[in-house]
Amino acid sequence: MRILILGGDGYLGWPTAIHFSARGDDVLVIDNFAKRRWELEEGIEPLVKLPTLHLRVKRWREITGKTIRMEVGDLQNHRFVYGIFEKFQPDAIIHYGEQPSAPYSMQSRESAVYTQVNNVVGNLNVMFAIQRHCPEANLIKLGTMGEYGTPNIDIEEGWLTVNYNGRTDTMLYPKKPQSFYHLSKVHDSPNLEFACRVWGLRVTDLNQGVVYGIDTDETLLHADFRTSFHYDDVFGTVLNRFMVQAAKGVPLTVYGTGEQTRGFLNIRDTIACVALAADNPGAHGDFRVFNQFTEQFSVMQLAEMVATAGRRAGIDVHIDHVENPRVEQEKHYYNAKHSKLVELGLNPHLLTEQALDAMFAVVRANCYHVDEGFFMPRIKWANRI
Ligand code: USQ
Repeated sequence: MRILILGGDGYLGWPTAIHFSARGDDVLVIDNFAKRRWELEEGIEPLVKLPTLHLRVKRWREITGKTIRMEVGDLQNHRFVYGIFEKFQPDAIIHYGEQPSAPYSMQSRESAVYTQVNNVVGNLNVMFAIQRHCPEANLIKLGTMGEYGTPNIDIEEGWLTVNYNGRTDTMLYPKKPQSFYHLSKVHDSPNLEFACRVWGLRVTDLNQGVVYGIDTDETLLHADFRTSFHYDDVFGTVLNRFMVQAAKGVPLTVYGTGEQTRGFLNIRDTIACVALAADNPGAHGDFRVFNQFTEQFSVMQLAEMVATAGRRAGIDVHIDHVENPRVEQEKHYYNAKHSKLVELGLNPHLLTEQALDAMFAVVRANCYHVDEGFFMPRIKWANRI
């Protein structure tokens, strides 16, 4: 297949690109390196310094003999987007090309507006480019479980059947998101549903949970293929942060009581889910929504698992309850359906002791340049920005 990966320089985009290339697909990655600019703005770096995308693509060719094509450009520029879609004629588009951090979006008016304009406009340009240049293509769009928030009813996969005043209809599931970032993905979803309903596009919205992990089969092939792993308070996701904190022997930063429950998945399963969505496209006009996570944990459960893994490795890990910088429910009902990807054949990598120990060993071996100043949360939801 011709696979177009939007955001191919990122934490998930790069491992996805080398996975599809390794299995023989023709891969083109697009990136505008905005993530590297946001890192510079915030003064943060990933755990391990990343080679440029140019170098990674070159090394990939040298080592595997396979070519990944790359183009540099911004999804907000519709002429750039149209040109790519017209020329490459993708069979599938995997859209990771959005600002992915909730704290980043909550630090100022500028960052909130930027996040929503960047994400919503980029996604609209992708929809218009498909309609105009490759309406047969299968769009796989990364959404987030955070779109739903923590409602006091079961979370369905995208759609809810409602009985009201004696009548019944199936509607997009109501959303109550956690940040301006999560809201940007909420705005994308009805835009995409509209494009399916009115133009007959075919889209799969992957409402992904919190991703953890550092390695995939392909990133392990060479040191230059590792991905962008963050432990800071802006781009680091909770388990990745806890792992680095434990490796440094610093108390784990549980926000509030830690009873907040979320869906989680291993980065290897992100790649597997995206591949399943690419290999099994939906019908034209069909807006499919898959909840993409494999296990539910509370933050406190994760902290305890990491502390125990640290102790197995000989480090005495403590857990701190720091004041919650976010406005979020800590004690809440959470039961999110997630069977559609399993029905397509997903075989999850679960968070076993063995998986925790393997990840901890890699993090520990690479934590010499960690800046402990980025462990405590600095961006507060309730601040007047
Ligand atoms: N948390 C802590 N301590 C920390 C960091 C986080 O207790 O040091 C808590 C947060 O308060 C929150 C939970 O852990 O309740 C998850 O936070 P997170 O930073 O790991 O994840 P989040 O901000 O929700 O965003 C991440 C990704 C985002 C993706 C989302 C999936 O950055 O791109 O959309 O996970 S989900 O959370 O399911 O919406």
